[in-house]
Amino acid sequence: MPTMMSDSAIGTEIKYDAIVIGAGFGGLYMLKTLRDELKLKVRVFDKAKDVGGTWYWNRYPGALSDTEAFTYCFSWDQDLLQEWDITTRYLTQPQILKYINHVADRHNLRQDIQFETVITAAEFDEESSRWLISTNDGRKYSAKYLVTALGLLSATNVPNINGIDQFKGELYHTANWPRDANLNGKRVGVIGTGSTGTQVVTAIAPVVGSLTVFQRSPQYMVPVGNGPVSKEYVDNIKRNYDSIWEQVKNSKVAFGFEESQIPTMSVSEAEREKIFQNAWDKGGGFRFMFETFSDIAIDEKANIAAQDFIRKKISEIVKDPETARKLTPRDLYAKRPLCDSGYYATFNRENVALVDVKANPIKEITVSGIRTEDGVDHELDVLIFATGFDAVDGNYKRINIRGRNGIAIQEHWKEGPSSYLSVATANFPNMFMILGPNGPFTNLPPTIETEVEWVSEIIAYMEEEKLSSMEPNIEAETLWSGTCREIADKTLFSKADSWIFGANIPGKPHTVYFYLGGLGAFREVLHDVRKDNYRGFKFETQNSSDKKNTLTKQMQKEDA
Ligand code: FAD
Ligand code: NA7
Repeated sequence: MPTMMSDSAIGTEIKYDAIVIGAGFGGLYMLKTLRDELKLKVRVFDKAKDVGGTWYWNRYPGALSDTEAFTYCFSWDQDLLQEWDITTRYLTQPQILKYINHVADRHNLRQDIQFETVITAAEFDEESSRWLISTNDGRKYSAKYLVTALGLLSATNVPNINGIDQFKGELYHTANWPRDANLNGKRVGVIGTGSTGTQVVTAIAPVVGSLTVFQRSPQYMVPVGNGPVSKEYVDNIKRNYDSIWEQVKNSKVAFGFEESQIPTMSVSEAEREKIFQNAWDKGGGFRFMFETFSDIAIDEKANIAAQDFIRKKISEIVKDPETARKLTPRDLYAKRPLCDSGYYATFNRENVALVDVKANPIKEITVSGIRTEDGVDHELDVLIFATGFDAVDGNYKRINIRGRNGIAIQEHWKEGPSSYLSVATANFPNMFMILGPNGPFTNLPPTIETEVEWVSEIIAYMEEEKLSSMEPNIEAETLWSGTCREIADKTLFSKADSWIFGANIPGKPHTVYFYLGGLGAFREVLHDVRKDNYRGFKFETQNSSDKKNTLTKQMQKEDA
């Protein structure tokens, strides 16, 4: 049954023009544009105690962005690009958090953000064309525009393992890491060997007493190649920032390098080895997959060549052949390409053990550790879940979001989340998403900027044209999902089980969650849709007799 808001609901609440949920990269830039450029009255909410989003929450040892520093930042503050000191090739969590805090202070953003407040519900009132927002402290707010910058790797996944509640030691998820965690000398277990698990394992191994890694799937990893950078390196970046951003925003993965145009099998075996070795020496997961050759993510033969190279490296690095065997992946190299700071070599340490939980599953968590199917009790003081996220739509499903006729977002997305161009979804008027479903799979700050700027333009347009609401046609949304599916099916990514396709959460629809066509192509689509008077969207205006007048733009075939 749709829930309609009571007559008294609208009128008693605190009113804003726009409410933004989330104070990470997305929410902060949205606040900046809506408040300072469009002069709207904006309020941002975040359940965190401070700004930062991902980088507020993920304080685990070893947390590092694998996007190079020069492109893991905002491009819109040109003075800051020149002023901010780049000292290392990549950025650790504290470095990124410091940067985000600086941006918030520099642009006086904090004054419009309410921290430690969870948005619990958002309902669209069709009479007033406004969103009524409820928070965990029982307060109500309303706004014409609702912007969800909830994060796509933010809702934690804690698998429901038997006995989890009886563990008497310390239990942490990497994305909810306590500031006072102390692992020194302790017996530590880590479940999960994705990007996060491998970072945390590598970082804590030298300080813990013993470390047991519970691995379900082995990973293809290449070195990250972090380290200090020279003055020449930094000067060169700062001098060329305009062309760097131009290249990044027109590229596929937006990581700040030219993607290769050379097919893997078009060169000799010796040349291939040389190219892979150079990439290995230079470091970077995305560079290894996309800068070496053009077809590793789409052609199986090319993919196998890359797999073979990494497998050979594992056998060279890991001394114990049985551990090396367990660490060696045999499946496609088609998850998010990872990089590390010595992960494989960590298993040469005396205090580190590997348990293959695919061959020998976790039976239960006991009072004092983990019992595996073979009957062994792994005694632990600390158990770390590096088990990732309910990616993309996880935070949406945790809020009671209701659109037209009271339809719940969970209902609209029951076969998997969808959107029109990642930023909007049918039946949820005036709700704009930053990094919503089916957006580009890239280095994210440039994609966040693209979406924030586009949403900002839509809102400016609505204000100028005095539109009361705007939302996509369902046909446009269906077409966009089809486009995303079609592109994904041409890649090997769709053949590997990972969070990119919802495969990491039991029961989650295994469908398409990203646009794998690249940021450049995505920006072109956005540009064309805007030029075409927001093709695919429908609008409502308020006429003089205060009756709604619906203008439905003829949806034209999306040719992207
Ligand atoms: P987030 O930073 O996730 O912020 C969302 C905010 O919304 C959070 O603070 C959350 O508390 C808040 N929120 C959610 N629901 C509610 C609610 N109901 N009420 C109130 N507040 C709410 N991306 C890259 O491009 N390169 C990388 O190298 C990279 N490394 C990563 C490493 C890790 C460990 C993780 C977890 C992610 C990484 N990412 C990386 C992805 C990263 O999430 C994005 O780059 C970027 O930080 C996302 O910013 P955002 O503002 O969209 O969302
Ligand atoms: P990921 O990449 O989803 O990795 C999660 C890991 O946890 C992965 O190794 C999983 O194994 C493992 N996992 C999940 N559930 C279980 C259970 N029940 N038992 C054992 N192991 C489990 O998350 P990350 O946080 O590492 O990275 C996500 C992104 O955030 C990353 O790409 C960066 O962009 C930042 P599986 O592989 O599913 O077999």
